[in-house]
Amino acid sequence: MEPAPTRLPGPGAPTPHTEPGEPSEERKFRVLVGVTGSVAALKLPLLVSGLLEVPGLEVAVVTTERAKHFYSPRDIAVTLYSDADEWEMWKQRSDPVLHIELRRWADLMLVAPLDANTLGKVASGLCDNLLTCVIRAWDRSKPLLFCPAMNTAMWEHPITAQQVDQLKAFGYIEIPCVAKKLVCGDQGLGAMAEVETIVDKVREILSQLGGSQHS
Ligand code: PCO
Repeated sequence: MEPAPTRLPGPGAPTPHTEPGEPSEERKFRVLVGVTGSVAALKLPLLVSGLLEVPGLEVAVVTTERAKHFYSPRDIAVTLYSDADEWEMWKQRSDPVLHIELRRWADLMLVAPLDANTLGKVASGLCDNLLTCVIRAWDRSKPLLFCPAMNTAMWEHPITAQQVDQLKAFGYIEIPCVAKKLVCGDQGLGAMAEVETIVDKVREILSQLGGSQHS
């Protein structure tokens, strides 16, 4: 595992102090949540608090600009990164590049919800914002989970299955969408999996990887 960058996830946060020879505090398993502009981003506060209830997890969020429409940052108890942070952090050659720092920092990435637009970008390798840059640079030896969420007509378009299959071919894990009455009134597949299902899947992966034994 690569060393932890000292400034992440809270810019300027102090690193825990340990005396030489003293065992360092066991480090937590780091989950980076990516959130995109589907109405299911309404559930971000619930998702973050669900993840924080899992013992041994540390959580940070990367948001797209469109996703910001659906939640209030005041309801998110963890560090939230967006595109402006990438550009504010980098001023000169020696400065950290945020999307690379984040892909190093995270042990697992969870994209929830993954909207139709970002699904298309990720399937074809486009990276025009902080979130898609983290995914484009993702270390595929670490798990990446994605939770599609979109209107039923979009979900049923044949391009969607092709793109989901492409992500699975990269080794990413789909947490399938479910059928319900969507916010736009349509009834059918396309709703993001329940938060409980998503948190359970993270727990399952965590236990497969041997708990929070990350140092
Ligand atoms: C509707 N689009 C959507 C996107 C997916 N919807 C969902 C659920 C939420 C409520 O349970 C919003 C999480 O319906 O994931 O609704 C029209 S374009």
